[in-house]
Amino acid sequence: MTTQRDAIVRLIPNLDAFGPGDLVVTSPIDGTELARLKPSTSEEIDAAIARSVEAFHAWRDVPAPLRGELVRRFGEVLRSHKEELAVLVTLECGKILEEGRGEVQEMIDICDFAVGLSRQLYGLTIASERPEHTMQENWLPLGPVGIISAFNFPVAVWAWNATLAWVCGNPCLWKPSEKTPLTALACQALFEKAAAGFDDAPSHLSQVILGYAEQGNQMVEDRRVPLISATGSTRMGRTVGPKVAARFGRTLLELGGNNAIIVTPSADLSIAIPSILFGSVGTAGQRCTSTRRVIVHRSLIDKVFDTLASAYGQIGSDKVGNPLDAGTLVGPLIDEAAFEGMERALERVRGVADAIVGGGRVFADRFPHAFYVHPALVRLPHQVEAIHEETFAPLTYVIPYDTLDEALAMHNEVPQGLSSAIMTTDVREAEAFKRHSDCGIANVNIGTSGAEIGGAFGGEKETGGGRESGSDSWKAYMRRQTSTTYYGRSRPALAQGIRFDL
Ligand code: UN1
Repeated sequence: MTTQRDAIVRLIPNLDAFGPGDLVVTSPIDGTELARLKPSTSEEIDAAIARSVEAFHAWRDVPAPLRGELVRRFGEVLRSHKEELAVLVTLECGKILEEGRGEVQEMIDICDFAVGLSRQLYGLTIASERPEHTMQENWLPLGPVGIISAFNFPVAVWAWNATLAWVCGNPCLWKPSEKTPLTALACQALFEKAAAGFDDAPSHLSQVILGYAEQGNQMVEDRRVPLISATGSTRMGRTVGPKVAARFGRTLLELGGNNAIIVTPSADLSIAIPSILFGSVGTAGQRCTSTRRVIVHRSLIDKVFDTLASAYGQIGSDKVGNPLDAGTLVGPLIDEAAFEGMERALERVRGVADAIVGGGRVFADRFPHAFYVHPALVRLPHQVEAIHEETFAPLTYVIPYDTLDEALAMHNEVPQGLSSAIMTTDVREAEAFKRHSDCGIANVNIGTSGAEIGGAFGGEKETGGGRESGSDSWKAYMRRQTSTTYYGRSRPALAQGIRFDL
């Protein structure tokens, strides 16, 4: 407990200022209490939004490359605190330390990306149909960006949003998951360290709002926040999306996934099996990109299932455990509700399954308030409706197919559309898959999880349609302006050749 407290206070020296309150933060590792924080009051949220608007008025006029300089400094601070922040990520959300480090690296990577971007917020020059006219497209800062993030990537997903928002000229307001507020306060403190002494930065470019859906909702309903970027469940998105739309605000939604890997007869199994394992059991199945379904050609299904089953046997016996220990590959689930969700999902397919490997709670005696499970693998004779729902746990279904068309139909049948993959050495199959997968991410001989920050991240259908992180996702954080200038001396011509002689 003391070491945990030390790890927290080292990153959040003013921790006591945020409590005591009834937002109890516990570690999924063993259920110990890490802190008691105060949820933000309605007045505090209102004042934070007002400060954000004020910060916006100063920040939008700072040249973008200078805004990038602040993000560069933040990246440096993250580099020098990488290990401490990774440990806190592990303590608070339970992912293994190696993945905690990976998550902080993802923050550093997006900082680098955003710094380069700060000199590349390019608009267009457009040919005008009229003489002595120029037309251009300008990208301008938008205003305060409200970020709602989930427990499973408690820091990286915020960084994707915040770093891009900052270089685009916007301040941020962050409502982290009520399960992981400490990592948010730690990032806030690290950001303040980066901003200290950077005279061009106004105060309050980054603020944290603590609490639950209710606190997030105040930000969602406030028209002073033109963009709400929300990551989490489809259920959450269904509430947030229409509320923001009703006030004509913008949303960037990154919601549930139900990601599948198709294994074709030409697949190289030495590539396919490790990808399936990392996607299925990595992060204890708690990534929005985790592999939920493996759709295998009937000629290979026995071999694939048996190979996976024996790997699951080994994982279940000695790779589940304390995520701070070096040998552990699978840490705990976030809480009891996640465990119950996994149990319910298993129950739903028990009658129809051909075989079930793993599943069930472990270490319940040692850790009565923590929820460790054996990852579960379920072999089904065909895809069933029950698996259309996302279960945020290490639970993967293996399903046979006969033709690629059938595999693709099964693949696209679910309501979510985030990530997908095919394992094949046949270029025709690979190209057909890329054309027909209805997901925002379609990989070949790479699993569904673990995307790099350079690409646009997000998906279609109930995943919400948003794109964050790389490519031109920055455009979501700016407003587009078309500007036509006439530089002649006589009366300017009207567009479409209209004559209007007075
Ligand atoms: C998430 O689970 O919300 O592609 C984000 C990945 C990570 C991001 C996951 N880079 O798995």
